This record gives sequence, C-alpha cells and structure tokens, in this order.
Amino acid sequence: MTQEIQATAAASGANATERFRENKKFAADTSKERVNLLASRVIGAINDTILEEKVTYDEYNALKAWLIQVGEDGEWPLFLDVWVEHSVEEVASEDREGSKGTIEGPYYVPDSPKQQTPATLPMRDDEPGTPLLFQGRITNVDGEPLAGGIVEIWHADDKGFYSQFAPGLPEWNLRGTVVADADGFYQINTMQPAPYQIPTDGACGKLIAAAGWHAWRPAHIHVKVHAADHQLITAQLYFVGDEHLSDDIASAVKPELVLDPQDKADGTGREVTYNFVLDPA
Ligand code: MBD
Ligand code: FE
Repeated sequence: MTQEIQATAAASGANATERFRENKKFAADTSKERVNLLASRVIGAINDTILEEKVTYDEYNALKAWLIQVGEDGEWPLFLDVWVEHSVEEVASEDREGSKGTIEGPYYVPDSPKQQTPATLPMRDDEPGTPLLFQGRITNVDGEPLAGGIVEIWHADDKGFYSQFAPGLPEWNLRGTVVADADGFYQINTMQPAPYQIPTDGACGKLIAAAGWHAWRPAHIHVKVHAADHQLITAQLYFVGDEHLSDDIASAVKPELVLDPQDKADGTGREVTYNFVLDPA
C-alpha cells in the first residue's frame, strides 16, 4: 500500500487528539462569570443563526450527525485550528512589538532532536524536494542578539505529509530543535515543503465539500522561537508566489511571514534569511 492510501483522516486525527491531550495545559479554573459569558454568547450566536436563517429539522439533524463524526474522526483539533485558532492568536499577539506570529496548528510535537547550528533536519536519504537553507538571527526588540536562542521547526514533506501523523515516515522526519550560536545566528538545512491539503476523507473534508470550499493551505514551515527571559513566538513561514497565500483555508497568512528564497550560487538548492525579534517576557 502506498503512503497516500494509508494516510487517513481518522488516523491523523486520532494522533492529533492524543497529542493534544498529552501536551496542552489549560486553565481549569476559569471563573463561573467568564464561562457564563462565553458559553452564553456562543450558544446565543448559534440560536440567532437558526432563527434568522430559518434552519430546518433536516439541517439541524445534519449538523448533529456531523458534530458526532468530528469527534469520531478525532478531528476536533483540526477543525478548531483551521477555523478558530487564528482569532485566538490575533487576540494573544495584540500587544507584541517583535516578529509576527501565527497559529500553531495540530501537528506540533515537543522535544524534537536538538542540534547546534549549523543543523540539518532529520530526513530520509532520498527525501524528495528542493533543498532549502533557512537561516537568520534571533534578537531582542533592541536588535541585540539572543545567544543560544532556539528555533523549533516542523513541516510537511514534499507530498504534504507530517511525520508522526501520516504513516511510513521516520519518527522525527523534518522536525528539529536548533540552537543558535553566540551571535543569535541559526542555520537550518531542510527541504522546501509542498502546498498542503487538509485531510479530505473525514468530517472536516465533508464540510469543505458540502460548502463548496477548498482544502488547501499554502506551503509552510512551522516554527517556535524562544530564548531565556523572552516571549515565545509561534509562527509559520510561507513562500512568495504560492497560489494559496490569499485563500488559506486556515486564515493564517500574514504578509510579514512570506519568504522569498533565492537559488544558491553553488546550484545546491535555495536559501533564505529570516530574522526573529522576540519581545521581553
Ligand atoms: C496544518 O498543517 C496546519 O498547519 C494547520 C494550521 C491546519 C491543518 C494542517
Ligand atoms: Fe502545518
């Protein structure tokens, strides 16, 4: 069986759900007043939609069946990260001075193998795609280098598959934790990722098809950049000319996050420089 046939929505959804349960900490102590406010507004928005659009019993039951399927397919992380997380990120980064961030998405895995700069991400001997040298500096908002700053990086392969979420890939394929040098300089050798289609065979894909939307995200590299005493930046970097920059299904593109790699002089692929500016903690 090929990798494509085995990469089902249910399998990657189950992995994403399990990862979320293992890794994410959240406040269980939100006040009654806050829960009352938020839950009442969300439920109210659903009821307003039903009354204004005169939703039928057929439509209500289709919704109920679909919501059940989202859970069965393990696609709550995917659904929320694609259609909701961008607003949460907007609120969270309102006061940030340094580099722009964007959503984390469902496929981050902590504790990827650590390397000093210059690094080459773990990849297969015959990893398909165009080699990409991704490099730059990590500084504070005054332009001072953050020695030993860290770039955690993860991205899909040339076919759009993420290790640990699609089968058949080495555990840490195209994932790594890279430590910058004393000048805050980082250098990462990887492969340029391809545009990415969210899984179409599960509940999210069903919604996309039923609504006449498309499932594409522009090609992207995910990063988490951190340094002692500074705020973490979670971001994604895109590529100039990508046809989905203006209609990302996850609404996560910002103009500051678009890379323009150039051919390397020695003909061994492409290179691009991108600097990260971190706010104080
Ligand atoms: C992804 O790879 C992604 O980055 C997001 C945000 C949603 C689904 C798949
Ligand atoms: Fe992604």
